[in-house]
Amino acid sequence: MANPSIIEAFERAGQGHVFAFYSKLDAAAQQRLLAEAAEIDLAEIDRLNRTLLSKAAASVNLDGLVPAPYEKLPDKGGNAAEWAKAKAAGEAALRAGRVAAFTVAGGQGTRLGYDGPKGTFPVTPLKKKTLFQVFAEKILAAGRRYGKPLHWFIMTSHANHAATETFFRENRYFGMDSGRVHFFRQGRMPAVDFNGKILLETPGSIAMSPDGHGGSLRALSRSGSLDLMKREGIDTLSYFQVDNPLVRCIDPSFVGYHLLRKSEMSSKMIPKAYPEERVGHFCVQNGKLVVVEYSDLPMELQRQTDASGQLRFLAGSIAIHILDTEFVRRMAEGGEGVSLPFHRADKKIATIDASGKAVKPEKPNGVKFEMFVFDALPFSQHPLVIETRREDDFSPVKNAEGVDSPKTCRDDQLRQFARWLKTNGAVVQTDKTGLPPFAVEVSPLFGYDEDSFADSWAGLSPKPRVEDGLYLG
Ligand code: UD2
Repeated sequence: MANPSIIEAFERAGQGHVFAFYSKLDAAAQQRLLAEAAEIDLAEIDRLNRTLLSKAAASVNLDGLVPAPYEKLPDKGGNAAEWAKAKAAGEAALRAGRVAAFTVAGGQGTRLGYDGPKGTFPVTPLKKKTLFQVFAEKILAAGRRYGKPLHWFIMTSHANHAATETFFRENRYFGMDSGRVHFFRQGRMPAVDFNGKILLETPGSIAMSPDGHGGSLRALSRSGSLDLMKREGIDTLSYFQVDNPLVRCIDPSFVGYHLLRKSEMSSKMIPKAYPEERVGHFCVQNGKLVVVEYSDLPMELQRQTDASGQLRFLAGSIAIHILDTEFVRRMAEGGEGVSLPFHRADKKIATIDASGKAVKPEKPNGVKFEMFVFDALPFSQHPLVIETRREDDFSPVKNAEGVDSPKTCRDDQLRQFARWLKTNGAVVQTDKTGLPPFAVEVSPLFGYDEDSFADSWAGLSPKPRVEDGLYLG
């Protein structure tokens, strides 16, 4: 049975072509198309078409942009006593069960060319553990360390939700209590052509894609996750991306800084390695903390240096945040002037022509709309940026080869394991970059950061010889 009100609403909005083939579809396909159409907020699309499709809106406002301040690490000029206080406060929050882990895993992972949810990609040097297993073991180990098992929220997409859930079930949640691992789907947005017309992917389906990691704020609310957190006494979310196995999923100093400063959203920065590095930039504009994406900050500013020769826009965003759950709720509810902006990305979008025949474009033929989570920073009270060491927190797998690839990530894990071993008195042969000539692996269940590793290592007797194939599990 047709739903005339949806079809009429699309016609009124100038999007009636979405139903051009409707009468030729069977009843089930008609229902599927109507259900997809019902996901779309036509007023939102109209607003985006008017604001983002015009040329003027495509450029980013850089007025008054200055580099953002951040809390330096103690050995880089920061205040050691403050860091110690923050760590103690974070540990107390962890012991009180106030913290949960949150992974955004809804991306399409097209650059890596891997078919399947990105979290199922194997990354560790010896055991070939997947990204999801590495995170699960870190979260499990942190829960043991602080005497409070942690909850883990994972945002998936329509495309990878079922496969993600199945993967966890088949792997028995990697030792975590299944009742503490929560999956929810992010929202979707339709793609439009350059005239703002919603694109069909087939005669019976709309070209829909994930609404960006910023969609996580709405999805956390819509899925009931925020209510669950409230019932469990969780008010602090440790946010990280699915592509970065080095991340300290649970970092007491970061949690503590966030809480002591009464911040609603906090972020980690690393000094950019080189001007062209593809990370966002922490900046201040009109008194607000903002992140300007690498694609939006002119190269001339990215290359600018200060009097000491250091990059002026040094603070790189590596997409590690802490969010206050009530802040997430406020952002999700929206209201006057409180909502994440959408960004436009021009893409090649598989679609159909007027006769319903498939079209595979060779150049961008339309626009996808995405929200970015860091755009919540200017809405937050007392936002805070702290410094971290790249080698402790960041080595993403993004590309099949070259920078940020499985190879660079494997090497960075090996350097980390070798560093922890050396710091604790083991003899490890390495090259100038700290890379050992063989493969060893430390399970997160043995050590997931410097402290937990040092404790486990101290308890080992006799100490194993560090040689090819050593696995500390
Ligand atoms: C992101 C940041 C960049 C830097 C870098 C660090 C943006 C726009 N840029 O770049 O500043 O911090 O990461 O690695 O964020 N995701 C979803 N749903 C979506 C889209 C993405 O869950 O609809 C997830 C995705 O699964 C991944 C993460 O968000 O975990 C990053 O996505 P990306 O690969 O698009 O971001 P990237 O590398 O361009």
